[in-house]
Amino acid sequence: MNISQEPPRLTRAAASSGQPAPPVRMVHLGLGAFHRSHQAWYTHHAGDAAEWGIAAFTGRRPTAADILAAQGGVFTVVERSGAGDSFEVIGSIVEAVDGADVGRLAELLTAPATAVVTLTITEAAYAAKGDETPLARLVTALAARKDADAGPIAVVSCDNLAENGTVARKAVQAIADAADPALGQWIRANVSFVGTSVDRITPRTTPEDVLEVAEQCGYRDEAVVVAEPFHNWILSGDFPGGRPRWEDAGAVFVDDIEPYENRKLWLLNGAHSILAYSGLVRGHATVAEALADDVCRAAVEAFWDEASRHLSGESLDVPGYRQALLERFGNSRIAHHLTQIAMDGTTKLRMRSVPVLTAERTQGRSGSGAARMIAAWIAYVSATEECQDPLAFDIKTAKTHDGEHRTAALLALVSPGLAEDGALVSLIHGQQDAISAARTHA
Ligand code: CS2
Repeated sequence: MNISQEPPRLTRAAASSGQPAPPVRMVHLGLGAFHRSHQAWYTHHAGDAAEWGIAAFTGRRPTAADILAAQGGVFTVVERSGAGDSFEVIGSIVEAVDGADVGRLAELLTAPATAVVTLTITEAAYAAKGDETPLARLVTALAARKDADAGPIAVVSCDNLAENGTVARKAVQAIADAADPALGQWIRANVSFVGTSVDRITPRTTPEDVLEVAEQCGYRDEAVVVAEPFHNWILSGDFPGGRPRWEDAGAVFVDDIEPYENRKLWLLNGAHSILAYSGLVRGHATVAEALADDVCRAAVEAFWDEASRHLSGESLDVPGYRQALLERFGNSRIAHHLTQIAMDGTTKLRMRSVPVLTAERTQGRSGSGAARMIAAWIAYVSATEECQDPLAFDIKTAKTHDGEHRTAALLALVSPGLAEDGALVSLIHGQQDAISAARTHA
């Protein structure tokens, strides 16, 4: 191979044609592909982008920080539609840091100019205990901000959790109150917790994507991220220290976020979980493949019918939203792997199935559509040796039971209350058999 033909590495200098990098005014915890395709993309597209740089910290591994730092924080978003790909270099991330570097995090939070902290730390991390969790690190840095008297700040949860702003506030508050009541008091008075609904399908980047960018753009970018054209961000809450003009990029600010959160968590994420578990059990690999299977598709539609009963308000346009989802999921140029969605099932099902299931049963209906999501998860964990889940150990233990006892034990990991409903356990048990049996005959 002729070395001279290797394209040069993407750098900020090459990408920005002499424009200075924006100053850090935002900090992000959880530097992954979704942060890059969503919050970093929105910040890049804000009218005042030149004033808002992001310092992004990784979660468990520092790799993403090393790779991004080597190219000055810039990276390419490949927008992948059914018709083709388009490429754009995003410049909002100006610093990429190993999440373990709490010293740097604290230093950034002691700067009065730092006004916003965004989070994509995964659903499961809000309940995680210990000194090295992302929220424990954040509390350490907020203590430094208090001591520096650096003023109020907004914390913006961008994880797929119901009432994510409230969940973040309670978790942060509990850690702070336990560490130092004066810090807890300061957080109550100075930290605004903003709730959001975030949406952009972002499959894992492949080596082929990196090669495609090299060919099409003429540079080597090790931090390429692929995303669908669709993007959505709904936010509710105060930004006492200011924020980027995300509305210029389409973000919407509302007073009551709950209906929007539920629409996204149930219709999109809920359908994803059904497709992931029933799809994997039935031998499919991607969302588009699973959706093309009538059994999986029917399960999605049945769940949507149930969930829709508990989504009100014309502005939600549920029929239009469902139609758009079918098109988004059907985009076969996006290889969104079901295994990526399948992880952390116990946490996700609590948000995606349980509220609809509970609402349906409270109103005297069976909730069989929502129940089938759980049945599909049980069929999946039963067929899988090791699954990634905060309750992986308990799943293994529950799987030592047989028959309906096993179903009840697994259901109890998602919802102890629902597991006491014998009729529901029987319903889910029968559904699970049906999903597995359908696979044999498919
Ligand atoms: C998915 C989400 O992995 C999952 O659980 O349901 O990551 C989904 O792709 C995003 O929320 C889309 O915005």
